[in-house]
Amino acid sequence: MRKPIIAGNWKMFKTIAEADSFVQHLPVVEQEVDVVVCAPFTALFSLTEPLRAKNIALGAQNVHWESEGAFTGEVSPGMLAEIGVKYVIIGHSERRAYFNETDETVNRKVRSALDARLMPIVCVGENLSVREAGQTSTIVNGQITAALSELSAEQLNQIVIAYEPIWAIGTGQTATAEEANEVIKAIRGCIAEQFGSQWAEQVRIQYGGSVNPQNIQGFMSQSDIDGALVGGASLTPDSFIALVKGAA
Ligand code: G2H
Repeated sequence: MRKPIIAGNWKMFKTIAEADSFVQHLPVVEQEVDVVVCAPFTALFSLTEPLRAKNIALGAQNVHWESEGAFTGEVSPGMLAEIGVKYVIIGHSERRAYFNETDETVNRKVRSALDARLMPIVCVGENLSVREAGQTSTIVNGQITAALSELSAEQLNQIVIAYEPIWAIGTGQTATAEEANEVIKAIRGCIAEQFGSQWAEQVRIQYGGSVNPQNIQGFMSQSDIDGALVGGASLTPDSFIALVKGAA
């Protein structure tokens, strides 16, 4: 039985004061859903204790693959772990599109995050032309194979996958729950081929892309969707609370 997981991806929103105010408005989260807030780097440290008190895990939105070095502007996995970060989003489509992240850098980040005992939320997804050409699973499964390269089967328990069709991100357009479930099933099949089905069955796979309190239950009712990675609708406490309730 896979435990549902809702992660808010705040992207480049919220000052420290805004982040603190958000958390003050949240109730203590029940045990049946894992809840994560992925905040900007600047707000992470101040959120560690307030989120812990609400039974919510702290997440970052990016990480470098080296443990230290002359990499101006970058933050290492150990630095995140030191301040209480538990999850880190890796390979979000915005990072792939605007910051030149590739399948190779995604894999390096995944492996070094795991070494630091962070849990990667690994993002994959196709653009509209791939979808229209009927190539979704080919492309997405290629991203999965690359991202999980050189991992052991045991490490799959420390990973969350987020399937986010690029054409559905921030557009208000979502894949239907059935469409998303089909792709996510194919991702699970791809993981089963590489690691065995007993391991693939344990991996939690989220859907992401314009998820909101109105549509969350439709996604959660599908056989293979274990939660959501949510951008816009995670930015207000009421909406975020409704998403968590919808996933329970
Ligand atoms: C996809 C998602 C969060 P939104 O980027 O990862 O954002 O829910 O705003 O589409």
